[in-house]
Amino acid sequence: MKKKISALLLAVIISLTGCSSVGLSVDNLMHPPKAVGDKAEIQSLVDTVAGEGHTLKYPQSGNFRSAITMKDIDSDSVEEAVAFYLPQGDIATVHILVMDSIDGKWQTVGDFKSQSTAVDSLNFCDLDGNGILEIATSWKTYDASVNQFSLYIYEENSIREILTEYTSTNVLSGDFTDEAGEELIMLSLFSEGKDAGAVLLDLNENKSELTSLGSAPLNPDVVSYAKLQVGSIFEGQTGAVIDGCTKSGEYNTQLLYFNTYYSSLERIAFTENVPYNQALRSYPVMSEDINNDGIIEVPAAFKLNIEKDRTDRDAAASIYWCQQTSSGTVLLISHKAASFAYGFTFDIPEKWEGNFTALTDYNNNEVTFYEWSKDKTGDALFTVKISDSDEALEGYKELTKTDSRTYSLKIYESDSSLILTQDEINDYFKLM
Ligand SMILES: [Ca+2]
Ligand SMILES: [Ca+2]
Ligand SMILES: [Ca+2]
Ligand SMILES: [Ca+2]
Repeated sequence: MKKKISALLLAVIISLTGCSSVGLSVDNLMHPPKAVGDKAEIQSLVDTVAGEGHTLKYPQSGNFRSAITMKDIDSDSVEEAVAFYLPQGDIATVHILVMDSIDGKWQTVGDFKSQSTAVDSLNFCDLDGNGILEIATSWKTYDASVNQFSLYIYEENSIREILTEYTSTNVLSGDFTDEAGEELIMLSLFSEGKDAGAVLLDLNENKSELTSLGSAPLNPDVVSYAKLQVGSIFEGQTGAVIDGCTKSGEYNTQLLYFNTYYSSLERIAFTENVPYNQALRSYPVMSEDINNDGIIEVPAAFKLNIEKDRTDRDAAASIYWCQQTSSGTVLLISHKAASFAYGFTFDIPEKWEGNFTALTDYNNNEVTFYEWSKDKTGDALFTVKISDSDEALEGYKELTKTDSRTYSLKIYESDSSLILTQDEINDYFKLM
């Protein structure tokens, strides 16, 4: 039994070490959809346009990973089709092919040749706010963290191409200015010949080119993006939340938003030397809306206290979930202890602040919460034991269960003021 858990634990630890990044290639997992009805007609149109010996190409990152993507671009409740193909030939480059069903017949509305042999990502955004989506495409270059960007605008049954000089590692879209349609934020990792940075782009008034509304430097230590989000970063402010992974395998968070007063792209980097304002962390915990108030919180995670020379136990983690405010200060939303090894968190009650720790015993699959005072563990308060048996172990009470694990609880006899009831522990305990 112990062995099985250890294997499980090992798998967890392996998957947690090192950075996983967004945008890994899944080319070999993808197959075109089976052709039925419209799909058969689209497939046959692609075959005709792309010619003999062509190959379909799949965007390697982002939300749209099919060679042929169906999307209602012009908001008439009927989907259009966007395909990527590589024609046969020695110096062939990938084409983007846009098709629409006009008068009941699938037709080409645009076919453009890129300068690339691979597609990084496909996206749809409404930059001019006219209800018709623009097609945003990132093309791979020889440098893995640099993609070339082009935009395609659908107008009166044809597509117009806007080529740009802009390159990026990832592109995000959203209404960052709180008016007049969406904008794009281009994020670039540090690479040879390019500094880490972000630029906010908008389509100009006569829809002929992308213009910059502002730029900001980003942390050059970030080597991959672990999680990218667009959402509310404080009351009334949309921004980009960038969880990054550093070369040394740590995680950090940067926020980007457009400051309308100064007309500038601002970055918040959480690098103050205080717990609530220090997002650099060794744990793979990413920003999220932890309290469901619509605003994304940023985690600051640390190891809990343990005696300096102690090696038979490992301290669990402490996570401060923080929210940015419009005044520039940081608000503590919640404080949790967390066991990444066993996949649970525990809300820290106020009376525990500064007085507790939680230590993991990997041999016995236990996490025990203790009083902590004068740099030492004091009374044991309770133990959470994780087993693969179907019910709580003898002397323990069941806390919760998953398909493969049972979390059992033992509360110790103690005079400590930190002692909690089983109901309180049940309330504070949550699976990740
Ligand atoms: Ca349509
Ligand atoms: Ca539009
Ligand atoms: Ca806008
Ligand atoms: Ca929130």
